[in-house]
Amino acid sequence: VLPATAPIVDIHTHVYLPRYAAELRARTSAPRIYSRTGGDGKPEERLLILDGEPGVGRPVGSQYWDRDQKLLFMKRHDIDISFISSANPWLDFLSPERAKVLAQDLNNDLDEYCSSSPQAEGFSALKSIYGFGLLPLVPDISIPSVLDTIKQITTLSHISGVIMGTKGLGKGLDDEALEPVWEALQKTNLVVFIHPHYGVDSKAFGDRANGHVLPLALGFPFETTIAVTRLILAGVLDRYPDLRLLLAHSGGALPQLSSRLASCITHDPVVAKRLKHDARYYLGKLYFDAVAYGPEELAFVSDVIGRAETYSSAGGEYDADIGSRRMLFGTDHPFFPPLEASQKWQSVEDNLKAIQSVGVWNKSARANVLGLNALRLFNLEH
Ligand code: 5CU
Repeated sequence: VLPATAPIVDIHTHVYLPRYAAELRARTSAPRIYSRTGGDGKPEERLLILDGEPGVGRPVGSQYWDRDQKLLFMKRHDIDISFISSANPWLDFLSPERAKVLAQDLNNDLDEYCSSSPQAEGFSALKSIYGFGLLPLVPDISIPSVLDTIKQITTLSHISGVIMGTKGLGKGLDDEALEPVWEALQKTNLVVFIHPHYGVDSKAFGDRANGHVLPLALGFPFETTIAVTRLILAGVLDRYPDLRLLLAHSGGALPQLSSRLASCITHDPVVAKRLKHDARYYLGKLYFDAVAYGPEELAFVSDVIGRAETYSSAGGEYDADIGSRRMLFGTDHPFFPPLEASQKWQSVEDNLKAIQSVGVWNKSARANVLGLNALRLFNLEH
């Protein structure tokens, strides 16, 4: 039974836990947090996060690690419940030994952060914060260490999934070595949030100084597009059809390119033979955040998901509701803050307005995307 009032649930919201921030402070190359004297003569901390990030990085402060700031942000935007994940680049830059220890320590920290959070107002059986844990996915890690961390996560009451980047163990998400990891993630029913960090080769963006615009607007979503396409082409979703994969930034360009992908596969019999279904079918097995900033894009993604079953090798029908059942509101907090002191964040308002303005979604579809889908996905119906 779902709550009488529909909640707003944010499934894309990040944190650098204090232990992680300390790790970044101890580093001398990116990703790192360093201190300097700011323009106003006061000490400030700055974050260098993206590979080859130009300049001095961005200001970083308590909005990245302080739970009260997260709760304040939620209150400001009427968000009832948040599913928090560590921000990129997770543990990617660490040795296997350090990654394993830090993954488990951070998972415990996050569970405590979530479980000691207040109740969600109006949803008294629910906490206001839940989390995605971390796996030590780095080159040369032993698979039993990763499986051990999955096991650890299943013992943590407020961690309902994992966030992972696109590198896997260094060779991408289509690496055969990941098979036992997918198997364990399917078996434990953890939601896997796939999120970018590296973008694409920056040479593609030319020499003009465009700040972070091209890496974030295009590099991030293309990275996700390529990683998830490779996963589909490797047959991962045929072998693990119950895996619950949630894609950041509405799946990047995958919905737009899925028919082209299907056509290219059809014209390549070797690849075609590997898959049980037309490529478009697999989009209906995925979940997509609704961090697309525009109603037309959300409508398009939901339409593409809605027709996925028609590409099942067993045949199926277009279902307009399926699309809106697989999309979930997110904010990307604390990234994309307002440039001027403002109560409301434009990035959040844009995403909320986009959901409210999708012409083909009725009231119930909007309530699903705003929060009810998340409660179902994370088994929090009450
Ligand atoms: O602004 C950025 O760099 C980012 C980032 O690094 N990660 C993210 O999730 N959103 C924006």
